[in-house]
Amino acid sequence: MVSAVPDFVSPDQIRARFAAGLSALYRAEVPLYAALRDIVAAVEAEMAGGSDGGAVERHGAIRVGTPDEMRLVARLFAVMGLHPVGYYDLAPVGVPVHSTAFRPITAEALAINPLRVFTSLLRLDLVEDPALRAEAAAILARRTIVAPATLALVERAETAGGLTPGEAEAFIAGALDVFRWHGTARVDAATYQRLLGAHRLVADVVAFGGPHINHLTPHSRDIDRVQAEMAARGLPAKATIEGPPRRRVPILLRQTSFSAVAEAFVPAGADPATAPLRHTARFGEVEQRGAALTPAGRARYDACLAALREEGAAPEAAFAAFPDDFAALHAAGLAYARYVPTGRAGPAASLAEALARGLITAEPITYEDFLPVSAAGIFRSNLAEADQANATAVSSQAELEAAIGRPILDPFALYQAIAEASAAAALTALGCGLADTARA
Ligand code: OOG
Ligand code: NI
Repeated sequence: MVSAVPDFVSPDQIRARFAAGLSALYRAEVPLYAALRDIVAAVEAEMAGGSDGGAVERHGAIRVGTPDEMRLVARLFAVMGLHPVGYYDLAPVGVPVHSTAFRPITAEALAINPLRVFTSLLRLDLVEDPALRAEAAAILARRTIVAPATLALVERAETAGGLTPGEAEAFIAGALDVFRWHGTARVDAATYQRLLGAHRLVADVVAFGGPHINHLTPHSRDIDRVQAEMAARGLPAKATIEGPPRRRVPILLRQTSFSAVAEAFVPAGADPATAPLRHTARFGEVEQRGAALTPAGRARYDACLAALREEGAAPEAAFAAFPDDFAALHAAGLAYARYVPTGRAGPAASLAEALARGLITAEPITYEDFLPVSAAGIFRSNLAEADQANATAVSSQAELEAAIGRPILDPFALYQAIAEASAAAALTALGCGLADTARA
């Protein structure tokens, strides 16, 4: 019998190939990023056990201009198995965007390819000058960021339930096109300067043909060494690593980056023979991920960070209240855990008892999301000091969800579900599900 189900390429495979294409594209567009990749690879190769796959990017970032563009990229990302997780409001720190991360949501999908895309929607309502706001909106309304042939493939994936190998190949090429750099602006030099005057982010989003990939970020197991190596090789590294200080048990996310490069572009209507203008927005970043924290852990983390920033305490002192031992973090309810059977058998009336008897161990769950404070630091280190938007706007997850066309998933709920599923599986593997044990 001939199967009625067509031979579709899995979304995870589409994402893996898209990620490889994006990496090649960005290395070609931003040579300094290729240098950063070399440093990360060298540090990884020198570490015990050799490279852990630092060759694969863990995230990238884009910025879109309108709710319709947000909806379009959300549909494009869905074809490659990326779903909106987490709401990040950057307005309170003076960046006129709100954001989500499109990311894989299962351990299996993350293992095949972990690429996430931090996606920000410009908030033109935060541009103070009404004339400029209207002008920017009109400019954005006239651009098409996804070519019709690519959009047709998105629709095909949505209606047919997937893409055949040939369709997937065309889709990946079309998707890469959406995120490439446009060396020619859609606005003239005077308009570019006016947009820049409102906020550098406004110029970055509005002046060009599409949401160019803004940075890519490989992973390193030793971000401090990458940071030192960047300085040694003369890369313009940002002064500090964002996130928690170096610890025995890494938590959440540590990040560093090199400053944005000045890229040549030709304004609309300009003679290409005259000297081009330069746009400074795109950079390269490195991340090191640690354990996902519970809401209680996150609150403790935020308090430590506040102490660090407001009281000027040394990082180690500010984080002294945070246990640096996974068993202690877990026992205090600060970190999520994946529960793994140790292979030892025995009775246990509860998960706690199984843990206490050494029948099950608790392992950290890697944090797969972003940190608003770090994101603000990353944005800011690539903006001029004077770039400050109106910080009084109200945050609106509902507005961003309306643009995306579906609810944004709660990261805490995803970690909790992983923890619970692993607990149930571990207890079952032990041959003493809680109900059985209760009866015994
Ligand atoms: C996104 C900045 C946020 C991160 O790693 O926190 C980010 C942007 O610059 O568009 O990528
Ligand atoms: Ni980033």
